[in-house]
Amino acid sequence: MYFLLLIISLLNFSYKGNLEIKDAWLRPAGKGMNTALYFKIVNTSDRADTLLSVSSSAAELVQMHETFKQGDMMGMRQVKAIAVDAKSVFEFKPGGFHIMVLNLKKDLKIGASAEFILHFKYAGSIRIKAKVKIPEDN
Ligand SMILES: [Cu+2]
Repeated sequence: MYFLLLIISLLNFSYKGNLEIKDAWLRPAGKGMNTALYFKIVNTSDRADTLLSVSSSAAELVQMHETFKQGDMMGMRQVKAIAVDAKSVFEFKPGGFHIMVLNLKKDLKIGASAEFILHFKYAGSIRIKAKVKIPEDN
């Protein structure tokens, strides 16, 4: 039984190495305000995974959102999960999918950073550090 658990945990560990989180950043915002987090999930493996949720001690609530267009109106809505295909890159970016960070517990000024934990179905929890900055094309 112990042996089996060991094998499972080793497999789980090696798989985790195949998911890479890159270019994590978020917009500056003050305490009590909302902001958005963006990053890329690079999956170099042959196995698909699913991002189930994101959490952080920096905010009251963290949700996964998508942006949609209805006529001339832009809106956003919560999504339950993000599918990451095998050998693919999933990108959270302005105007598309983003992580909504609601009711910040402290000021996030440019140059500071905040920690988030991404919860994947197979890869488990991945801790990331996101830099506070203004988007380059602004
Ligand atoms: Cu949103």
